[in-house]
Amino acid sequence: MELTRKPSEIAQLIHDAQTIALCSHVNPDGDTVGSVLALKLGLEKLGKQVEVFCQHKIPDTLLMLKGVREFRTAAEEQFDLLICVDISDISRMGECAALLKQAKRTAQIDHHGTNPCEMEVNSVDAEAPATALLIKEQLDVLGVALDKDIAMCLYAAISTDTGNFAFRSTNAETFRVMSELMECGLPLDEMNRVLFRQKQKPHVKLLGRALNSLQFHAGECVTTMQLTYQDFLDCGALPEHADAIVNYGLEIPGVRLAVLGRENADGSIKLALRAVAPDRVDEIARSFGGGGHAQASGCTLEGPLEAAMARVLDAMKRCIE
Ligand SMILES: [Mn+2]
Repeated sequence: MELTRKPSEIAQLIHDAQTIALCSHVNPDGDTVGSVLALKLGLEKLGKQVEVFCQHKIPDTLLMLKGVREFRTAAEEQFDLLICVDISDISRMGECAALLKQAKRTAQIDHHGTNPCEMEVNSVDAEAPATALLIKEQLDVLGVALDKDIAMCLYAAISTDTGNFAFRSTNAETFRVMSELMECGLPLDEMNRVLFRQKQKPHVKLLGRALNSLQFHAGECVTTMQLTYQDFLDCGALPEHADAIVNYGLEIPGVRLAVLGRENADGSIKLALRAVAPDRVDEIARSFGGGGHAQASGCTLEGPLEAAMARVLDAMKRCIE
């Protein structure tokens, strides 16, 4: 298995193809969607007939990108070439994996180090902070000039996959490409507002409820927040609107562990756990039948809410002793 960029081999496949399918991964994010659309717009400039695929709905924050409404979940037709984009392995294609049988040739462009490189041509570089940077290089090799629409797609991809240029993976190449995007007239302020600052009303209302419930424990090293099912009803909120609220409890200086408990419609309690490294919460989550990453995990307990919170707080206190 070889992890390396192969833009000229991919360019050759593209030149030999007329109909091209591009595929994004399931639960699409900014990188997979922005990368697919930037490549689509570029290939159309070369006169190719391009179709884009993704099993799931595209997030609302990306609806400003050109071509975003053209995503399909399946195809009847055959393609000369399929290019998978930002897809770490075939399972991440979801139901779109059917495309593998509908394409004469297959290729992929990706930046996940765990990629098993199962396509005919694999242009994979785990050092790239976003797949979009590989797409930018691919467009250069194809001789496609950037324009504002392509720049917007690349920016949405790069900014989201680098945590808005904050992750360790962000490198000099990232900013060299950003400077080219700016020269294309990238509407930076407007896109930044939609991608990173705009919040849905139910989320903000729910955040208010959660912050009101914030409590400190264990010498202010642990925080808890909780939301009842009634809070969700009052705020017109869905479970997804509670995503990331737990981080408010963690971002206070001195806090090592944080938990947000929320009551589901069936009375069970979903817990989101967070830790600042080197502390970890995955073992706590696992002890309650859940799982996740060392510093971000989750689990579901039986209600009522107060009892579940008491159980998890007990485990968190023991963890930092
Ligand atoms: Mn990515």
